[in-house]
Amino acid sequence: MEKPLPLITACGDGRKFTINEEAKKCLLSIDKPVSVVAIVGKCRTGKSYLMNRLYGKNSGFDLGSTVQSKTKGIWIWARPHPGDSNRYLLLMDTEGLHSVERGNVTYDNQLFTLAVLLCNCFVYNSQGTIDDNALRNLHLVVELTEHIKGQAGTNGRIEETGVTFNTYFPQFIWVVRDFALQLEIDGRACTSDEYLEHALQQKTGKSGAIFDPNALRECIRNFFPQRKCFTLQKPVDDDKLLRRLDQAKDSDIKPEFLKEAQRFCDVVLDDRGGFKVQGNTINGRRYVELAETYVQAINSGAVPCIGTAVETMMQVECQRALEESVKHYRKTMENNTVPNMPLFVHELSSLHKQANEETLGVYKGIAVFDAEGNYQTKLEEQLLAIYDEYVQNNIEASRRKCKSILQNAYSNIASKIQAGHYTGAGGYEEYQADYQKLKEIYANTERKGPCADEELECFNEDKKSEGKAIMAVDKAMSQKEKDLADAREKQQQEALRAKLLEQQQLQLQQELVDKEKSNLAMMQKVQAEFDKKIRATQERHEKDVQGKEEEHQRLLREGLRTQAAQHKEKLDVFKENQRELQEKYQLQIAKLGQEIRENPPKSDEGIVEFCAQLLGGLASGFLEGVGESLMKKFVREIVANLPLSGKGISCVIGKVIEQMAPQFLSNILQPEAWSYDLIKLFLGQLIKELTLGLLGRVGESLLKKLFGEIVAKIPFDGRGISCVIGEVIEQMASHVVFNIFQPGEALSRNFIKQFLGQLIGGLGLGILVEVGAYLWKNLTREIMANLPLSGGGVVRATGEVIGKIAILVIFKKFF
Ligand SMILES: Nc1nc2c(ncn2[C@@H]2O[C@H](COP(=O)(O)OP(=O)(O)O)[C@@H](O)[C@H]2O)c(=O)[nH]1
Ligand SMILES: [Mg+2]
Repeated sequence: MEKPLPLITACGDGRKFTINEEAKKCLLSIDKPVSVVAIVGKCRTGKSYLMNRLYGKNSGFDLGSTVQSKTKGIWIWARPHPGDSNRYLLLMDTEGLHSVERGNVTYDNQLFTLAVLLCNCFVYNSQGTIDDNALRNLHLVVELTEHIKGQAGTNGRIEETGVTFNTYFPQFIWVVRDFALQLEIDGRACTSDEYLEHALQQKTGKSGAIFDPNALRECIRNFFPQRKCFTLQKPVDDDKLLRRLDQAKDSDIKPEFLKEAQRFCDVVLDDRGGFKVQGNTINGRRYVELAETYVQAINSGAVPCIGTAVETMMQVECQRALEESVKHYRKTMENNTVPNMPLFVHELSSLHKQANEETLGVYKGIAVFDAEGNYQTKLEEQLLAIYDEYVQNNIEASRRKCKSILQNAYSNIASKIQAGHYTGAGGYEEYQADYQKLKEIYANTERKGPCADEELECFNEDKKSEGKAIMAVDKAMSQKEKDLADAREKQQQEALRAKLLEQQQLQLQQELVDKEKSNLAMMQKVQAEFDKKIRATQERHEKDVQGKEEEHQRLLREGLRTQAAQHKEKLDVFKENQRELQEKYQLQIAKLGQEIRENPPKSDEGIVEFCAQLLGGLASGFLEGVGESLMKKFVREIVANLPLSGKGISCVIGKVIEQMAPQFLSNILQPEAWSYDLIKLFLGQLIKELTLGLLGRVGESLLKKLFGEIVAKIPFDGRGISCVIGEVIEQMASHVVFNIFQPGEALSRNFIKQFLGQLIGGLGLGILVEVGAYLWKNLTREIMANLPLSGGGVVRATGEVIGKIAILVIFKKFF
């Protein structure tokens, strides 16, 4: 900045402040840490002149040679720090404060507050000596408590003493101008700092009604634990020159003044840390963010809260760091992957890993305020989501490439078919030889990406009938030879399919590894879910007790003594039971918490979230009788086997529930007492916790079916129930599919996509996030590969995949 600029000015009737755009623009461009010195004091006491000296200049801030104040509002002058080239020095000159008696007190207060909040070195400038009068003019310090809050939510402002603030507050320097006395206390020479300390000690004696100097002394000491004092003589004796000091040469000025002024400059410039918030340096941009938050608070009539302003600034900074890091990741991935697509899964994964690590490094370098790592977690989530885009793009690229290789290689066969080439005897053999050549060309073409085998399989499938037709007309072949050829082809196809399945499994594993997340964040999630459920249970119990107690009171009021006594007896038993149950839960939860802490889940948020939900459900009373041992088993199995795929989790749940079910039945429900109500209760709980999420849309009819099946077949063991549920869901799934599509209808890609999204949302995501993703992948692969499909085609593909994966995986496999 060549010259000082107004930073904060009053507008309108002087009640609102604005930040000046030009100054803001200058500050925004400063990305080095800043030191900020603010000066405050009465009008025409040489403040501007002293500030200019900090830059070693005579002019800069305008000096007022008339009584009228030259400086309005708060001015700022930013230049490279004279003592440290890695920093900027921001000088803040304020409009002169008015005396206590005159002037707009609120306006003064607000300027004073802004100055204190926006600097790391606060200079108070006064003339003469430090006496009660000088102190009186610093009365605004007392009012700081009225004008600033330390922490949001502290409503009793009076309770916040200076001690709360002083971590945020600047160093305090008192400069006494035109000091004409000897520096001494009780006749003994002293330093200017001792002089200040002496003046700030409690004095016995008068204490005015409006002004209590002792209270002010205490305030200053509390607010500003770091204090210094400088006493400056009159710079020149000549009054005319005094008025035109900006034109005076140093040789005109008294050496005593120059010496002390130099000492002042040295101390102020040697502030090492500069302006810091929570131990972090503040650059021009962050400074503007803070200033804006404070000005906004003051304008809205609110008491500016330092905690909130700092928090706001930190969040803005974290968000910025997050966005920059995301940009960095995108750019890196764009450069490293797109030109070389299709890539193999492991190549893409390692490029992601590299870019991910690099990006986190970048983030850590710029996100200095993300102490709790919240934004880092967000960043990691976003990076994974973007990575997923690249995975999808890569798959598309691979598909395109494979398809075109196959089409090109096939053109030879196509033209031969066109020419009726394979129709004679031995035609099938020749066709096979040509097809084999096609396969070789395909195999020898490199870098086909992740869809190579899948595309080949599809292609083979597509040409199956063609081969069969050629074989059928080949008179040279015996039936036996034909059967053999058929079997051979089937075998090949099976082998390819097996390989494909294995690859998919590998890919899934790779994705799980890619998704590895920080333990801490997941632990917190699990814990939070526990806490929420436990609180809800407690509240429910308390409400129950309260209702029963009210009933007891009512009976008493109505004079029904016997009933009241009976009711009371029941109530006591109920309370005792509740208490015991709660204790038991609390104990379980504590143990569980410890178990998980000792064996923290290692990967995949979806799994952990699901566990947390299920465990939370269990903890809050689901399957009360077997809750404890079920939870233990569950946690042990899952934690021990992490990282698990969605499928793995399904298996674990299935196993545990299967084992627990008989125990559940014998513990809770006597088999002979399997009344409709009890089954309903059990199913109700089970379905509520486990199933309704799975099929939200068909929930009602599903329940009906379930009841029908189960009631018809009572008594069941737990396993039987599981089977029934699985079966019914399977029926419902195909029912949904068939209801939606009319076979034969041609469907757009978007429509199919939308349908699949909904279906998966309803079917998979509610219960097992991971199975959902797995299911989704297979479905989309199957359907997209065959596009455009008719409604009937979609039904077939969906039905097949759901049959194969969802139902199988979720239910049949483990029950
Ligand atoms: N008596 C006295 N006058 C000074 C001193 N420093 C500057 N001045 C003069 O006082 C007038 C006001 O100075 P200025 O720095 O604008 O005061 P401000 O209003 O507090 O910023 C100018 O004419 C200066 O030349 C000082 O230490 N003592
Ligand atoms: Mg001035």
